[in-house]
Amino acid sequence: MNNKGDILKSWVEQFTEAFLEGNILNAKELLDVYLNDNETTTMDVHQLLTAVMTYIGDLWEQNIITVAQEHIATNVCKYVLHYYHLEVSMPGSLIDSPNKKGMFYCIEDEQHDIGIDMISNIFKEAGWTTKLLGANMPIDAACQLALDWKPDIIGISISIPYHLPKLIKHIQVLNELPHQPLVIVGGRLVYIYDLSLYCPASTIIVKDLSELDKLTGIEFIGEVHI
Ligand code: B12
Repeated sequence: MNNKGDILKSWVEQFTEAFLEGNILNAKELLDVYLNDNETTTMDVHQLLTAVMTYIGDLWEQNIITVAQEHIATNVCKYVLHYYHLEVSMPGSLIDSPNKKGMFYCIEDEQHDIGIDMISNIFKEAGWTTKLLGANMPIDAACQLALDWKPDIIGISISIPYHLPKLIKHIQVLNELPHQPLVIVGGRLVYIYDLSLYCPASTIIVKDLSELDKLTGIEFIGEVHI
């Protein structure tokens, strides 16, 4: 083991094994060991877990693991993530509250909600008040909450290419809100397509977690390893 890439690969493999095994306690203990053995930032943890899930997707695509195993791994990942957020990263501990609000969701039919869960919690760590609406959010309901609660930022996640028309609709409707929140978009699709072609200039497309520094108002990034 002689460089950071090899070390990261080894952690990805260990977490993959633990996630596929389906044992939440073992996976939680592995995270404790990882946090103990490494000087990590919150971004390191999120990037590691993202890499693990991407790797699990690759294994599924290559028929090395089954759909059932992928579902088991997803559930363990969610437990580990929530353990990290609730018991390790301590929401709001990094800075005094900036008195800002953010709501975060995936558009209709989009089930990939691990990423938006991470983003909501990164904002929470930065002291923001957040509402995480999760997967499959209907546009009317999202809009009603935005009208009532008036978040400063609305974060939307999209992974699947055929959901793009719905994303465009969401952005159009959110841009008509009277209090003019900042709309930010992220997720697997932003790595595949240039979504700026479909969004008004006021929409921020987030391709890199390091961009969250500017948006949350604090510096999260230590060294980005992935
Ligand atoms: C887990 C998983 C599932 C789970 C999702 C469970 C859940 N609750 O999330 C389940 C089993 C439900 C699922 C279902 C499906 N899946 Co799936 N899934 C995955 C897998 C393995 C991992 C996704 C993941 O969690 N990644 C980790 C997260 C953290 O990454 P992320 O979402 O990109 O988020 C990061 C950034 O993008 C960013 N981010 C995300 N959102 C936002 C938002 C904002 C505002 C910001 C700033 C940043 C940001 O933050 C995160 C931090 O790193 C991927 C493999 C892959 N390569 O991604 C396939 C994958 C995405 N799935 C795929 C497919 C095909 C499907 C299904 C169609 C399968 C089927 N036939 O039913 C369905 C579709 C369901 C639907 N309608 O949405 C394909 C998509 C292919 C494509 N055409 O693009 C993939 C790529 C698998 C593959 N290799 O083929 N899936």
